[in-house]
Amino acid sequence: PQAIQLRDYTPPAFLIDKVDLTFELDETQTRVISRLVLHRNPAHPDARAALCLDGRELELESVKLDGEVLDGSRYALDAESLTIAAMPDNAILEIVTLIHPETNTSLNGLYRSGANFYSQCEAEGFRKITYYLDRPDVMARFTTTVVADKQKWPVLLSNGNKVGEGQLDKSRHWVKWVDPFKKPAYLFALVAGKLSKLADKYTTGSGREVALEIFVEPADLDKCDHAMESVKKSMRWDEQRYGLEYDLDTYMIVAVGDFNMGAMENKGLNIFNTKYVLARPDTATDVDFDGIEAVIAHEYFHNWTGNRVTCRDWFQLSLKEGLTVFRDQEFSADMGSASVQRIEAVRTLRTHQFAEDAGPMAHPVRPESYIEINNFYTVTIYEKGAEVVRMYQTLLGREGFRRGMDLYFKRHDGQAVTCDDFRAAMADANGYDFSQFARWYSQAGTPVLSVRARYDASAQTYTLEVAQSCPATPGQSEKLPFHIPLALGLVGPDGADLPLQLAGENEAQGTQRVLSVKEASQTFTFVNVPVEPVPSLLRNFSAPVKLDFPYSRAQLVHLLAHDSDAFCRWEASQTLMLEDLQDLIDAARQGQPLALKDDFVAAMRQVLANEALDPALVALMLTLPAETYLADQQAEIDPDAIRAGRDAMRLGLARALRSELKASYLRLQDDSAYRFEAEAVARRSLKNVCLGYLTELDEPALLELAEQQYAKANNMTDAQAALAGLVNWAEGDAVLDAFAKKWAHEALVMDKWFTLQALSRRLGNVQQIKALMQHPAFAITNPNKVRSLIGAFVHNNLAGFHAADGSGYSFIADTILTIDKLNPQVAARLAGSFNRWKKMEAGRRAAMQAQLERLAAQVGLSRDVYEIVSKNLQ
Ligand code: B3K
Ligand code: ZN
Repeated sequence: PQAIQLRDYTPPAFLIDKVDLTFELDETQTRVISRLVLHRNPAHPDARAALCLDGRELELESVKLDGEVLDGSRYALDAESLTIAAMPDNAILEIVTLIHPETNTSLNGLYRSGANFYSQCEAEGFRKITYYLDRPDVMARFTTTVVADKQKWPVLLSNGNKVGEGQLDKSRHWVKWVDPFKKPAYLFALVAGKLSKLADKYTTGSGREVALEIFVEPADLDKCDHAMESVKKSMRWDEQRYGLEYDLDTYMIVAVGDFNMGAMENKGLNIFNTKYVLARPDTATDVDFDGIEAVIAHEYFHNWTGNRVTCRDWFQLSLKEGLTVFRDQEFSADMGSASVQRIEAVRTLRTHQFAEDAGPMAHPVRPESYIEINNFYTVTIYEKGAEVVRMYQTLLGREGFRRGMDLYFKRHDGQAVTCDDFRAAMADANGYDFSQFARWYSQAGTPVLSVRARYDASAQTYTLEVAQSCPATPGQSEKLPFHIPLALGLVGPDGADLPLQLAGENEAQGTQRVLSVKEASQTFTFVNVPVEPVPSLLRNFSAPVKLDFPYSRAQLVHLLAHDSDAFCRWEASQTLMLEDLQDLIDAARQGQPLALKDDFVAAMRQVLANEALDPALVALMLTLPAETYLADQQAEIDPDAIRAGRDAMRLGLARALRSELKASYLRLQDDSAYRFEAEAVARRSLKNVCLGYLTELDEPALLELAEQQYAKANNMTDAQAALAGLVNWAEGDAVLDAFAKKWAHEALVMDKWFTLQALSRRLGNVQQIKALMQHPAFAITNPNKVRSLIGAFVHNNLAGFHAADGSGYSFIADTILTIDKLNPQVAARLAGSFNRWKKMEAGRRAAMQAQLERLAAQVGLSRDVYEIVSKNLQ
């Protein structure tokens, strides 16, 4: 397979003004009739270029050019395209193709799930529906007519507004949809089937009424209320924060259980994984409720950032994804606790994106090449991309950022544009120089920001020496300095922030500043500093960098107790924790005793005792970093030592804080009906963190607490947390069985059951995973099942997957090969489990390499898996 390069971008030879589609759906084949009105694109360098339409796995029935049937000599056909060399400048092309959604297991293009039809076209699925210019810079007006048997497929949906429907013959009916907005083909959608509908309405700020409709399988209609509330909140928020209103008469969401990712922002007809729609207190956890609110918001926000203004090419993917993640993060911050939301975003970034940036798949926020674009829907494009957008706001302030957004929409509504266009709008609206800032888009890798401080008591100055560097990444050995916003404060001995006055300024300007770090090394001197402060650096995580500052333990304890910035408080606790975890891991490796340090235990005791703190923040402070994150801090990864060190810390804290944990657990009990509200969520999260620690102790009375909680729970958050504590003990077996009996018919709940076992210390091993793959609720064709069992195991159970005998590696290679035949996108995600192989200790490294080489030698590997495997071996 060939790599596609950003530098090869050329505008399309033709543009499509109008598309008329007719679908004749049936069980054994679907006929697609497409009528394209197109014209030559003056921006293309060759005024006589051929028309080359993308198409894959299509059966061509006929092609008509301006009413005349073309015989085979007038066009060329291969596995990926249909080319017509002699084309007039303006033309009407009518193409009829047959497709087979019923056998399409890739869930890309049009496919069947149960008896219903669904589509997924981003990034390049439309070419599996009909021949087309399947690239985002070709934006056209779509009309779609769907014809199908009325009994079997009573609901027929597509983008835009419904303009007609009727009966065709005795059995078949039709529905016609018109989307008045130009759009790229990746936003096309079609759904047909037996679906139930939850309907509501929303009145926009300017007084237009929008029908809101959520379509689900009939049995799930009682799980849509939270999603509907989330839609309305999102619509209101986007009006208030950005002045952006919805633009069609109807906003539809469809939930489907077979789906490759979270959701898809098709114009007017979002298609969602059921995981991000369905929730009832007894079936979904707080994390699920939160995820639904965020993903609903995300897809809704795409209507402006993605659909009205889209990407010129797929290298610009972060233009819409980074920006839309930033918008959904800001929305979630406003809906709940902003600091908790921020800390969670940073955890995700560090655990997953920093790892990606340090591995074989490292790529810039705007990649320069790809083999398979579906492999680039990554944490770098999404989460790091969101951090890049956040940095504009940190540098410009919220109002300046809004001015930039307004200009962006004013300039580019209805266009397909680039990350540079976004940056230019931010710069021009504010008269701000973002030229150096462009390196955030072009350079991969996580920068390291090293800060050293000097206090001069006699001069009353406090000097920060700031240096930045960035490690080499594949294809990029040298990096130039980034423009880094460094938000900071100086915390005095009494815990209060000191006023900040930089040398050269006449007076102090507030107690928190954002410094622009632009050089490889730079010095900042604060004057009139009466006492030596503790620096509170990178407040609210103002840039996606690794901070290196030689804090003493006493300084960390001071920040942990006093910092006015919640993120930095949490960060201080994490830094302390990481230091001690590292010592424990080293001790485990050397076979030495594993003991916790007293000052750390004392600090954690204080955190737990501090009832003035938001319980959600306390819960986060008591939560250990993931095993995989710890692995990424090692020069060479020894999974058993990491497991032993991490477990020792959990057990040590549980022993030392047994009575405080139990008291907090009891204090946080709540028998009232489940509410998804920040305060109740926060209490549950701390209560369940406490329970998690208590169940580390092998004491029947404490395990009984968990059993009681499971038995009494009126919500899935508490039930799942209780079970998570129990699965590490034999006592868990009976509860697991009861859970499976109770929830056998709720696919999403069974996903939790699989994940709990995949992550369990006791059950998370290859033998058990293989056995669970035979369970009747498991299905290798269903991405949610694969992710919740196999994905959880290989990505999140470090010691289980990396068993010393190499069994995890041959198991996952076998599984990748099986799944690759069915669904390459899902297989490629699993192949990412090899990304750390070069950092493993020698024995595991060799075993992983052998499996990678075995995969690389397979004939007929998908592009998706090939790209991950070959980049790992480079
Ligand atoms: N834009 C889609 C993701 C499409 C993934 C294609 N492999 C969902 C989202 O980011 O909102
Ligand atoms: Zn998105």
